[in-house]
Parts: sequence; structure tokens; C-alpha cells
Amino acid sequence: MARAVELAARGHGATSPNPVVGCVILDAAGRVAGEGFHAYAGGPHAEVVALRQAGERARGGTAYVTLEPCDHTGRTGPCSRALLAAGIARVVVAVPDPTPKAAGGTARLREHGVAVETGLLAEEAERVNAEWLTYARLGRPHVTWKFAATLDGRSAAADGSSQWITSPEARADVHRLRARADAIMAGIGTVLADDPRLTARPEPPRASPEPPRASPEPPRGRPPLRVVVDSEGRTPPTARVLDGEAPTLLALAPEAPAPVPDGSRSDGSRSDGSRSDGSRSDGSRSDGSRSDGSRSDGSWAVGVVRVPRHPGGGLDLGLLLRELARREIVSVFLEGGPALAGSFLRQGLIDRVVAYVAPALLGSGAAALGDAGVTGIAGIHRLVLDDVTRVGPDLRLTARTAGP
Ligand code: AOF
Ligand code: ZN
Repeated sequence: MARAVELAARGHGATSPNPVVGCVILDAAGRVAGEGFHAYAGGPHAEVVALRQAGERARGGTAYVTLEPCDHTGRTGPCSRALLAAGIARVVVAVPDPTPKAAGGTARLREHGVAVETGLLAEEAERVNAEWLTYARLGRPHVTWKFAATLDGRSAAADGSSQWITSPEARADVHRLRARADAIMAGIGTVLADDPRLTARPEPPRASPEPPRASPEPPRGRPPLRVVVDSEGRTPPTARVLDGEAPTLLALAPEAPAPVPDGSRSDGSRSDGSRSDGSRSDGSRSDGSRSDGSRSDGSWAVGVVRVPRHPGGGLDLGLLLRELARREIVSVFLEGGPALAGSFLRQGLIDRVVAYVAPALLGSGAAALGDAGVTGIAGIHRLVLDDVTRVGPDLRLTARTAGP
């Protein structure tokens, strides 16, 4: 199962809106006969990849799968039946499938006399598939909040300048994480202060830190969606997030002025709520945008979404996340600033924290996190530390909140 979890991780950043899944098949004598992972949505499921490799050796064997085998016909056929047809005698599952649509694989396997065990290395399998499991269980994307700070916890100097606290290595690492996410989010304060591009620009790996991919996958069609939380509609028309290099969504309060006309047609809905496809027979749209959100000139569209205000201040971020889930955004990489991160934490919507800590001191200046609703030590937000890694001269700490 540990190997299956390792295999599942190879799908990171490529399977959305589907889970990452790994599978190992042992023959009747306990030797590895097949391995597989889910490489992209619409591609064969991990079990099917492993069964193909195992061939006849699967008969009487054992399948280790990180997620309960599906029992439905979606983009592909049911894995429960594929396992039965291959003559698998025993199936070991780490985590049950939380979606009513696909669950039921273990029940069907048992009905047909297959020995099924569940829960093996469940914690590891949960962690590798955290984004999708959060999306499937809660109906909202998984949120990772990333920040960079000095040893004394400052993210900006007293004059407000905030760039280059961490090393080029740490910044390259951030681009790698951005590329894995379906959406990259920032607040209007960050857009006004830093004018970030919010695109993923990962460098090609030098020494191949990731294991080679075992099966080919089609290239990702769409760069991560850039989301700006801009309650009052203050995004300047010249902001880099509007440069068309990647799709952008501006989240505005219901009555705020829209800084740009709503060019989003990716789901056929207009900013006024009416539904209109607007497609032409050549696949392009009357406004020059295509169904995937790209325009005929190769640039990406800017869309607008209206989000009610939250009684505690700012927008109702839970509703914004639900809207993103509706657009099949499984994971959000939140890049600040302090006010938005504080609102997310207050509203209980941060699942993971990635902190880049530079061995440097400022002594004054702003903290990474704004008001998180804590007034006394009893209200402290405690996290579970999952990983500590050196990135160049800096440290990367990964922690998670308690989770659903
Ligand atoms: C995957 N890969 O390896 C497994 C999945 O749309 P489909 O037909 O590909 O089905 C997707 C669902 O199947 C998915 O949401 C999950 O519940 C189940 N298992 N999915 O994409 C896999 N084993
Ligand atoms: Zn399946």
C-alpha cells in the first residue's frame, strides 16, 4: 500500500477534477505483477492500468488500492467489475470513496466472494489525496495558504516592501506548487501592493527530483485559474492579473463596480446570472472566447463572479469556494495577503499551510496573517505539522488543520 500511495502521488497536478489513485497488484504467490496510477481525468483508472500490466498473473492475486474501486460507469467503466473479471481474490483498500456516484465497489466485490479489507495506511492515502477528498466530502475546493516570512514572523518591512524575503530556490518551489493547483488566489491588497502575475512558471527539473512517470499523460490544457478577491471592484485595468496570460476570475460584492466587462463564457453563464451559450458552429463564441475560456487570439478571458458579503466582514468565502467547486476547481493555492488569509482562517476554510521561513530578521513590519479572530490563547489555531524541508537556504514547513 505504501507503494500504491507513492504511485498515486505521481498524478498530482494532472488528475483534476478526479482523485489521485495508486494501485499495486500481487500475484497468487505474493510477487508484484502490476502497478498503476491515475494520470489524468478521462484516462484509465489506477486499477485498470495495474490490471493491464498484470495480465493473467492477476488471477488469484491481491490488489492494493488507495481509494475504494469505483462501481460506476463515468468517463470509464467500473473498476469493481474489472477486478472481478481478472479473477482477483483479495482487495485491500485504504480509503472509502465518499462520492455516492462512484462508491459501492467494496460491497460489489464482497458480494462476489472477494475478500475485502479497508483502512490500511488510511492516513497516508488521505494525505496524498487531500485535495480531492476535501472537494468530494465538503463540496468546496481544498485550500492551501502559502506565505513567506522571516524568522521573527514578518512578511513585509516597515515601509511595506515585501518582495525577496525568501531565496530564488523557495520562489521556484512556490511555482511548482502553484502549477499543481487548479486556482491561485490573492486579495485586492496584494494585487494593489505587488501587482503579482499569479501564474505558475515552474522551471524544468534539473536532477529529476520526482520519479519518472510510468505512463504518458496528455499535457494540461488550461493554466491555473487566477482568482482575485476584490470586494469593492478596485482591480486596476492595468493589473498584471488581467494580462490574458491565464484565465482570471474577479470575485466582487453584489453591488461593486466591475473593473472589466465580464468576458467569462467557460460555463455558459453571464455575470447577470442569465444562461446563454453563445457558441458558434466553429466552436468559437460571439465574443471571440472559446469554451475552455481562451480567446481566439490565444489570450485567456477575465470573468466576474458576484459573492454576498460575510456578516463578519469581507465576502462570504464559503460561497465563493462553492462557486469555484461548481466550476470543478478542486484545489486553491491562496497567496495572501494577511487580511484575506485572516478571513479564510476565521471562516474555517484553510486546510493546509505552507510556510517558507527565511533565516533573516526584520524586527518591524507586518505579519503574514491579519486578524484571525483570536482574542485569547484559548482561541489559538493549532495545526498538525506534516513536513519540514530545506529549500535552498530557507525552510518550508507544511502543516494541516484538523480536517473534516
Ligand atoms: C479516477 N481514477 O483511478 C479511480 C477513480 O469519471 P470517471 O469515470 O473517471 O470516474 C471518476 C470517479 O471514479 C472518481 O471521482 C472516483 O470517485 C472514482 N475512482 N477515479 O479518476 C481512479 N479509482
Ligand atoms: Zn475506477
